[in-house]
Amino acid sequence: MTFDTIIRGGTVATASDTFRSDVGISAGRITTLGLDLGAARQVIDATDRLVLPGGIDSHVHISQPNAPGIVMADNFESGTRAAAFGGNTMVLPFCLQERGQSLRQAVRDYHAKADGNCYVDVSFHLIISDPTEQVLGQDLPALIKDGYTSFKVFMTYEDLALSDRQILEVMSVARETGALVMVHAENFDAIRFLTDRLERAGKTAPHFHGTSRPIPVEREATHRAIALAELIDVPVMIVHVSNREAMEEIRRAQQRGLKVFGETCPQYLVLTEKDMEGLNMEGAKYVCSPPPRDAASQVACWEGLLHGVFSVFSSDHCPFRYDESGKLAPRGRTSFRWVPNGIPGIETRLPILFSEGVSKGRIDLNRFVALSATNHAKTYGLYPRKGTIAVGSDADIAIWDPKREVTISQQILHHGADYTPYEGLRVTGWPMTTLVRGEVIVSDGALAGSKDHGQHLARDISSFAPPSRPE
Ligand code: DUC
Ligand code: ZN
Ligand code: ZN
Repeated sequence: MTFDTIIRGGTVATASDTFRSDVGISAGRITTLGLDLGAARQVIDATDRLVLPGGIDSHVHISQPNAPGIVMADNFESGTRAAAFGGNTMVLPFCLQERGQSLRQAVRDYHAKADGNCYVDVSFHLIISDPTEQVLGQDLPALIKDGYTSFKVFMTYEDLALSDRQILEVMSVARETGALVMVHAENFDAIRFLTDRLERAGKTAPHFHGTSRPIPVEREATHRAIALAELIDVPVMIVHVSNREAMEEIRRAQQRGLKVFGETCPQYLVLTEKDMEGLNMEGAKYVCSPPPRDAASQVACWEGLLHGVFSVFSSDHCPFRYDESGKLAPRGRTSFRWVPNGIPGIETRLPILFSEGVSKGRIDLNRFVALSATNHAKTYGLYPRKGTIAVGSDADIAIWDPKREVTISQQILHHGADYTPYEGLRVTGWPMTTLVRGEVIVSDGALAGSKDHGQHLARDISSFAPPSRPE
């Protein structure tokens, strides 16, 4: 038998095992694992390298509409290219329904932007901002059936926040259909109150963004989201958790047997509120929500990753340029209130987790794989097609040099933002080669793939969070 590709001489790791094996690939799938596999049209030498499931980043924002005059820094071409350079083979961007917009139209708009423009595979989560009768009764159930099996709701932001009643209504749709609900948990009224008070006191610099959404704001909303999900008996994913108190809410719910899942992100491991204190508007580069906290919160997030409270580690890539189109938009200069929330991180997520986690001995390689790929696939209905190295799975593979030392800087990255919040961070371990369904997209650090290779995938319902039996 002649393979299309053999990856030879590397160490393969999955979420459970680490072993020496070559990987035989044909027609985009892994067809054989073992040694002495024979001939192939292409052999990739992986001596001294790790052969890992390609990363799945299940929380990214690409080409998402924002306030007038503000443009997201990545479109699907640049965002998925940066993802591939960061060792990812699939991303799950959000498809935002704007208020007043038909949900189906939002999906059509996103496909128009994404289709034919992706280096890696993609699958959209929906964002429900306007749960009309049409959405709840028709469009959302139909889209879930079509494979858009997860959606996010916001408990804050002027144009996005749902009331508790609305959240219960969309959760009921998830209960009926098996979709997974993702929640942005921050208390909107508390943030508005604190923001107004800070502005009245003239405290408008970027670092007051952190003061305007302190830990209790996140903890309370996390508790409430879990309570609402418990009322409906539906699984829920609390996204971008930043601190111990919110993490403890999730842990308590898990210990009570509720299907509550948690996600954290690089910014909560390596940034703090101090980063928002830069001179002039420099702090705006780090403004995201929830905001980075303090060293104790970083320790808590590591504990959550180590003990499984957080099952997924995502970037929350939400890139804006540090110029008038983004972080320095004219209104943003008047108060932190108007600075767009979000930071780039699609390319640096995995090197940061690998270096700070595996290289520094905080987590083992198998947990790294679980947190970076396998659990994302299981959570969002892609497993076992995606997220592992196994016979029959898509040949979505990242080949890492675990000893390579890199200083993260804007110069070496491929995203559309003009800065990285991780400038100067030294990491050990870097993804060198990325294959998506057997095609080499990045080869030893150079672009080798094309932007029409990535496909949009319909997803099953979550295998981590199967729906409860109907009553
Ligand atoms: N929530 C996100 O998920 N991403 C960026 C900004 C936000 O508030
Ligand atoms: Zn959010
Ligand atoms: Zn996000």
